[in-house]
Amino acid sequence: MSGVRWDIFCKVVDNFGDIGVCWRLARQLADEYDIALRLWVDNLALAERFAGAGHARIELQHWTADADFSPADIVIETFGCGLPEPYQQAMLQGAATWINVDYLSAESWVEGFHAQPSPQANGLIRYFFYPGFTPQTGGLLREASLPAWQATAQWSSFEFASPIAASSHTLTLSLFCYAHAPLAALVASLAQSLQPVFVLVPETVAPMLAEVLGSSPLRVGEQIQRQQCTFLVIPFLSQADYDRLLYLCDVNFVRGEDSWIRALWAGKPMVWLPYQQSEETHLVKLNAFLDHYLAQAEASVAETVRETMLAWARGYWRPDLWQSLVTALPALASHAQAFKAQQSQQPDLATNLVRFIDKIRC
Ligand code: TRH
Repeated sequence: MSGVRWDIFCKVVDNFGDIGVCWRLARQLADEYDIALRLWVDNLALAERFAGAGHARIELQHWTADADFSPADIVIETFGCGLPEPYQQAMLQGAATWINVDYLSAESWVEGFHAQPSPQANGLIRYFFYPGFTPQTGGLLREASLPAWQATAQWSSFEFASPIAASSHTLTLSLFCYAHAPLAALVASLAQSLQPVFVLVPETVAPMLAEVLGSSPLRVGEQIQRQQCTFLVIPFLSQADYDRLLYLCDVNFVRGEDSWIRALWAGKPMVWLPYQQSEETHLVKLNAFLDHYLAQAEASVAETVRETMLAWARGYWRPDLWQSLVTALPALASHAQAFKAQQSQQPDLATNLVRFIDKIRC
């Protein structure tokens, strides 16, 4: 696809997932398909935080009303953020391809909408592209380098990891959740854990933990002990480092969209908290995912995973749930590995996107 110009549009609704997914997609297209692209983001400061040192083939652009848009050949709208009207008018003068890469869901209706054209009133055609877990969807973001970097991941790459390396008999847990999670109940069950547990708390979650512990604001690097549980506040990591952390931990509590999929690729037991939506739509999404994730699971694994994820999402975490998770950990870990291996057989989202565009443009 060399010589073809790409634009990706990203509107930051809240939290980090919009830009997290867009930056990950842009990186993979640039790294694996030699594509040079512009990433238009309304919240440029957040985008620059994710971009870190940047990428030679990704041009970060500030999406403002008066931006000078000269349309690309391939235009990727994300999460239904829309395209600026002047940009659409300019697209009409050329032969640009417009794809909307939408939110991920395991719900079955996605397959009926994926890859469908949607003619617009102004004459342009917008194509739906839905990520998903089946071959009838756009697949999941997964970079080709995943097995290689996982093979070399180690705790020593993290400055904060020395206490972890020293306590080999301790379970490690990463805790990335929303404010509505039943965190007080989880903390109480972790403190009573039969096996010592080390909880890595991203700084964005630290205020929620401080409130639960009744402590003063928690700083990065601070360690707090509650009986069997040691909490360590860690900095907001680069995406690559956070991916490595998920891969190295024994259990991952994740949320939203991007960390959810990264925890699946980590192949470790996970507890996913979907982004809260009205009319409990997020529970519909969670149940659809559980049906898919547990389709091949042993009955005992399915029961434990379903019970813990629904309790966490519904806010009814019971003291015994952590211990039942620890007791089942070996079986949960082998299921997570099996699901990762099975899901890895499917083409990844970037590959499907490039193939789809080639097909509709030829
Ligand atoms: O931050 P989120 O809650 O983002 C949400 C969801 O994407 C949700 O689906 C969407 O509707 C809403 O945004 C608008 O969770 P998510 O999706 O896991 O995104 C977090 C990103 O932050 C992800 O790319 C991982 C990254 N991350 C880091 O890079 N470093 C870190 O230290 C942590 C904790 C996360």
